[in-house]
Order: sequence, then structure tokens, then C-alpha cells
Amino acid sequence: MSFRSGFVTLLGKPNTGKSTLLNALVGAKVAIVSAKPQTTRTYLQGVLTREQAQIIFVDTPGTHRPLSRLNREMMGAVQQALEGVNLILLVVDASREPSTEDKIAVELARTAQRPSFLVLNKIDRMDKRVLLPRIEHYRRQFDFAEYIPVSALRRENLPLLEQKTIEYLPEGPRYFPPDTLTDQPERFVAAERVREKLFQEMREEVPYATAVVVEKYEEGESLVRIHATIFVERPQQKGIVIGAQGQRLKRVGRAARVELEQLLGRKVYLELFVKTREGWQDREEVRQLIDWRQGSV
Ligand SMILES: Nc1nc2c(ncn2[C@@H]2O[C@H](COP(=O)(O)OP(=O)(O)OP(=O)(O)O)[C@@H](O)[C@H]2O)c(=O)[nH]1
Ligand SMILES: [Mg+2]
Repeated sequence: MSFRSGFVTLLGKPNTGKSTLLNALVGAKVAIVSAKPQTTRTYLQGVLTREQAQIIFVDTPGTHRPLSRLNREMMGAVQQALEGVNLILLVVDASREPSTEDKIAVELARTAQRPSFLVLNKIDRMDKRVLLPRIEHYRRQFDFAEYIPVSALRRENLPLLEQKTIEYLPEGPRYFPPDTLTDQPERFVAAERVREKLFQEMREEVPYATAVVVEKYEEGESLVRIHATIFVERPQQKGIVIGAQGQRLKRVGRAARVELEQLLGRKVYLELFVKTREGWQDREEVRQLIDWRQGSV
């Protein structure tokens, strides 16, 4: 049997479970996840290597109407992640009524002119009788190559999704060594874990006003020393992130550190700073603040 490989982009409106699905497919936490929409800000790869295949899954920000420069950058990342890929997995939240936003994602898949599967996620929390009408609804919008119901959270039906995905890949090389899980540098992973904890720890709009940049990443034999700055948009948000007696920032730091220690297999010394950078979401440097490919700030 020949070796198959290729790039598979996860597309869909915010909060449908793309990043959860990426992690479940790859078998490791490659992308951050939260209950809030627009958690993912740039495209990133998760690599799954089998004996006869290598799939490079590309996670993307949820598709939405861009109102700020940050949002435009996010949608630009979606476009980039659709270029030259072998397959698109359009992920919808099957437990909810399809919306206009889902339709916009379907349109993106259509214009990308690639084979596309419809992945109906979150079947663990729905009445299965709704599934067929949902499939019909999407089928009327676009003739997907496959319709696959899954639960990313409970890892239901993922072997089928993996098998069907491989069937659509061409013969090709192993792009990455078999132990590679992601294309993200470790310092970006560290920044993202801090951002995830901010998303999980804070309510309403404040997490959206944050960006995390790792300024220092020093690896020692038994210790990794990380200094990261959390940028906020307005001075009042600084106080909210820090919390009374610095308690919130401490919780964020502790939660991120515990995960990073597990990931890196070493002790981690994580120091967090909070700075105001007014209106960063609408400024030129936003790309550098959200994406490691653009270099550091
Ligand atoms: N019940 C259930 N919840 C899920 C499932 N998959 C994801 N979720 C939840 O849905 C929420 C959003 O998950 P994410 O993986 O961050 O969604 P996303 O599509 O990457 O979101 P953006 O990055 O904002 O576009 C989280 O609270 C997940 O735990 C699933 O199969 N079942
Ligand atoms: Mg995501």
C-alpha cells in the first residue's frame, strides 16, 4: 500500500468545536479551546501520523464578519488556510439550528473548490432524530462529499472521520517526522496557553481585548523560564485581568504553568506582566501580536 498525505482544513463559524476536534484527532492538545466564540486567532497545524498516512490538519479562526483589524487578520488567516489544501472539513454544531453564519462558511467551502466533508459535531448533546433533517438542510446548500456526525468531546466516530479523510488524500511524502504534533514553536504554545486561561477565567469582552506575547523563553536542564506580557486595550482592563490582590492573574498563571509543565516535562517558572496598548486590535502590529509567523514584537 502506498503512503498518503495531505493538508486538511477545519472550517466553520465560531464555537462549533474545530479546535476540540483538531486536538481529538491528533490525540494531543495542540490548539486552545474555550466556551467563548472566536478563541482561535490564527491558523495552525496539527499533525497525525499513521503507518500509511500523514494528515496535516489545519485549524482556523471561526468565520465571522470582520469589524476590526484583528478580525480582518483572522479572516485572512482562514483564506490562507484554504489555499492549496486537499480537503476541507466544514464543522457545524449539529445541536443548534443552522444559521446565516453557517451558510457563510458553506460559501467559503464552495468557493475554495476543494473536496469538502460536512462534519456534524456535538451529537452527544442532541436528539439524534434531528440529524437527518440537519444533513438535508446542508445538502441543499452544497453537495458535500461525505456527511459525518461526530462528538469531538466524547471522541465519537473519529476513526471513521480519519479513515474517510485518508481516502481523499493523494499519494505523498511524510512531510513531518512521525513525532511532530504541530508547527507552532513552543513559545507560541506557551503564549496560547496563557490566553486560553484568560478566556476561561474572564467573562464577557475582556478576554477579546487581550493578546499574549512571550518575551523570554529560556530552557534549562530542569527548568524553563518564561516571561510573558498580556496586552490589554484599555487601562481599566488591566485591573480586571490582575484582579483583587492580583488573584486573577495568579490563577491564570498557575493554570497555564501546570499545563506547560506537563507538556514540557520540566518545571516551569512563568512570570506574567500586564500592559496597556491602546487600540492594539486596530493597529498595524496586530499581526505580530497574534501570529508567530510574523516575528516577535
Ligand atoms: N457537547 C459538546 N461540546 C463540544 C464538542 N466539541 C466542542 N465542544 C465545546 O464547544 C466549545 C467551543 O469549542 P472550540 O473547540 O473552542 O470551538 P472552535 O470552533 O475552535 O471555536 P473558535 O476558535 O472560536 O472558532 C467548547 O466549550 C467545547 O468544549 C462536542 O463534541 N460536544
Ligand atoms: Mg478554535
